Amino acid sequence: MLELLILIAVLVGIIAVGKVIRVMELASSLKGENSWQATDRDHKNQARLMPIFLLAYFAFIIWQIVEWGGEALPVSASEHGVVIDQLMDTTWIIIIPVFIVTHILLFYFAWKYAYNSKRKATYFAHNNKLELLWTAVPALVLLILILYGLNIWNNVMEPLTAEDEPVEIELYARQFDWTARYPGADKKFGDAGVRFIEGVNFLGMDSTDQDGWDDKYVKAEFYLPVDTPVQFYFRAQDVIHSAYMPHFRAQMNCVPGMVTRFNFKPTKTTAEMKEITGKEDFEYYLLCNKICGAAHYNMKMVIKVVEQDEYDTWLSEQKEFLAVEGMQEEPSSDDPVETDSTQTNIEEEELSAQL
Ligand SMILES: [Cu+2]
Repeated sequence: MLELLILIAVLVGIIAVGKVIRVMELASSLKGENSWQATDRDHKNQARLMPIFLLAYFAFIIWQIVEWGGEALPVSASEHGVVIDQLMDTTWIIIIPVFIVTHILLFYFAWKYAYNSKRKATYFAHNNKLELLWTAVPALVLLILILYGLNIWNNVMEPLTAEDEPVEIELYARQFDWTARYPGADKKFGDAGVRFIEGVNFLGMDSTDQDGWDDKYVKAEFYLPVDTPVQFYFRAQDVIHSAYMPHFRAQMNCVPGMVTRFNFKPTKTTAEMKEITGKEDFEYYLLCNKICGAAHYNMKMVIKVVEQDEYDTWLSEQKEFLAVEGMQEEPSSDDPVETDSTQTNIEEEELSAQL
């Protein structure tokens, strides 16, 4: 009922404004004026508004920085993130002065050269020097930024080697949650693929692959040791997701049918970050950064960065795949392990063929 009243009020308002405008038009036509023709006074009034718009616009931007600036990400919690932040800062340093100067000029010209019936505009068709200047300068600046950025990208994406002794973690995405898998004591992940998904085995672990028996998987939160390189492998079950760990300046797509990778070294524990940010409830998060469906917004996992010994204790407390799946005995020699591993190979071949 209230909505209907509001609708009627809005309609009546529109009709009233229309009528007032009509009355003004009739009044000016009685006076012999053309109400559609902007007068010198109109142009002058419009011009006077330009500096006001400019100031209001800059005031709005400053207000946003003051109001929301505190919501920006804290210092980077990963090694490579510091370099990414430097790239970001450099970009800001270049574009902020350009932004300020161009906007002042934009409104200044609109004010200074507002239409005046007593002034004739200069006919100015083309100037090669100017064209060259305003094409070459931005192109050069962009080229420098792009080369600088590509160089950083190459360093950040550099794969880890065995000498780095990384902690390996697989992040598995599906609508709408994350699972983190650790390779267990043998440091080898068991085979997994979409064809093995059945019942509680939502990760698609190949239960005949012994490498996977001691794998550990966790939901809701996972741990990382501080100051140790972490090699991430990403898989997705259904649609494209994106693993986003903003505090570590890390993001990688999770694509069904392939394994993507990213590595970084966390440099600050969760406890240290609580102190730096002054927020008692601070947590690192893994988020999904692809709009992957209705509950996409809820797809997250807490990341705990802790000292090595705390990490070791936590990991030792997590259950192994065998224990979780209730497969307590090893398959006997009669079991068709051979056949199944062939099947895995076929799947791997199919996957690599797709790539
Ligand atoms: Cu998602």
